[in-house]
Amino acid sequence: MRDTDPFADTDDLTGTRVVVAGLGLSGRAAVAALVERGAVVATVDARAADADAADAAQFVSSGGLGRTDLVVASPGWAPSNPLLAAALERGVPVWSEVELAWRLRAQRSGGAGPAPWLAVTGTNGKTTCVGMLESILRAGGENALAVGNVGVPAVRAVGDPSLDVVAIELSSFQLHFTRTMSTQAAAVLNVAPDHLDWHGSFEAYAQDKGRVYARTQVACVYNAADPLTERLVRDADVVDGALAVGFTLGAPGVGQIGLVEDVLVDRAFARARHTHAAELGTLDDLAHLGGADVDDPRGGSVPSHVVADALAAAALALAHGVAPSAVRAGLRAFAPGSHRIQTVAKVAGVAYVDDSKATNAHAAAASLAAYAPGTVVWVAGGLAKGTTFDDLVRSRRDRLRAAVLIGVDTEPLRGALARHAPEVPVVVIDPGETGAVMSRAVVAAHRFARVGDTVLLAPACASMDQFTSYAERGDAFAAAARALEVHRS
Ligand code: UMA
Repeated sequence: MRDTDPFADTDDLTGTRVVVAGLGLSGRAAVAALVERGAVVATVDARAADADAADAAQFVSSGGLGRTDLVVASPGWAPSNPLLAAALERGVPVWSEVELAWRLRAQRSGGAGPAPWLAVTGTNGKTTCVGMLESILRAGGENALAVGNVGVPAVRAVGDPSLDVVAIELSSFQLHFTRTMSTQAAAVLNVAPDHLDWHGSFEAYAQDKGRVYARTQVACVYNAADPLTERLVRDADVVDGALAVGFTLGAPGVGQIGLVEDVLVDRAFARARHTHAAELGTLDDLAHLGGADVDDPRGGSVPSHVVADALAAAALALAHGVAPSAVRAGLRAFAPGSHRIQTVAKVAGVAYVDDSKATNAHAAAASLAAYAPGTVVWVAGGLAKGTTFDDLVRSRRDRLRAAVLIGVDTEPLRGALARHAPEVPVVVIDPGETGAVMSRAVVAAHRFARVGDTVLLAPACASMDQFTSYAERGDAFAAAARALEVHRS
């Protein structure tokens, strides 16, 4: 290892020896940024053919870590991985790609320093929230970019000196190895059990979410309906003077942003907040997010979690200093991504809705809640990630007409349905049918559905056991539903 601090000058990393763990999106972006600055990089990836090594344990045992100054870990690498565990034991710093990005931020012109960061984490809603935030910032005249877990590696974006502000979505994985980030404002939208296999426990997962608040400069945004998020703010060591700002679906108190009837209002940043609530927009500004089309069986109302995401995005943007009028304009302009409560087909009076992005129990519960009792044929299952589904099934069984289970391990969901919803018919698709799993699931679901019902793909699980991503899973669902349409016409 080098004798002097190898990171004192991150513009010049000549000779610094770095191991990049993982050659996916973040790893490849990290390699490019490091090599550009003169670092000597070795890569380890179990699957990528162009990695220098494939087996992490063997890499360590053959001395691969010997003269390493730094390890940059991809989000998918759990701390228990032999390479990361060995590095930590030997005192070699392990950074997330986000920590690397924070250290490599470009200076803006005119001596303005690096662009500030506004960060969003939470179990659910963070991609929607960060997209809304980007849209509001742009409506406020800022050159803003949404990066991070949303799909653009932070380290790739931060080299752009023309950016005014960075809107960053952070997963718990990315936060785990992030140590010096100091955002202008940060939000934890909600915390529900997820990724327990990676973190080891719910408390460890929540602690990693809470890291987003450390060193926050202007505002820590929390969910007034989720006391854990407020506790994480209280526990955080922030910059003196940083505010705690709550968002609520009810009427906000001073220091909060919320809803008065159908009006989104600010009582946290407005000068007259002690006596007045300042209007930011209305639910009409979110009407285009209420469902995919005018035939939406839920009547086109805006789901409450979408309103919550909008309030959090507004709080972050106001903390950055955009004009309140930008909130309305930005929310109106925001277009959601695919696979989030998207109606993909209508067949014989039955709507097929793709919410493949619902990759955990909390998201699936929010999705199911949007429908009338007894009207949903639920397509669910996949990688359970150590979570259980008892609460989900107990709280949403009234919505179900039937359930169709996919995935390699159907037992956790099947067991929860048997315990809490024994009256709901369940079909299990043979896991051996990988290629045709979704078309079989859709055909099975269609047999149960009646006119006015919804066949809802809200899996409550990750997709990687049978698909490459939640997007591929959603596309397969849409294709199968449309094939049904063609077949019947
Ligand atoms: N790998 C190993 N050994 C391991 C684990 C992974 O060799 O033990 C290798 C894989 O072969 C692969 C690479 O490491 O080549 C994978 O890296 P990765 O899984 O960390 O994924 P990236 O391609 O770098 O993408 C990551 C995020 N992925 C995860 O967190 C799993 C992307 O979020 C993110 O968009 C991207 O960085 C850019 O920031 C995806 C995601 O699923 C959407 N996120 C989770 C979620 O939203 O629930 C957290």
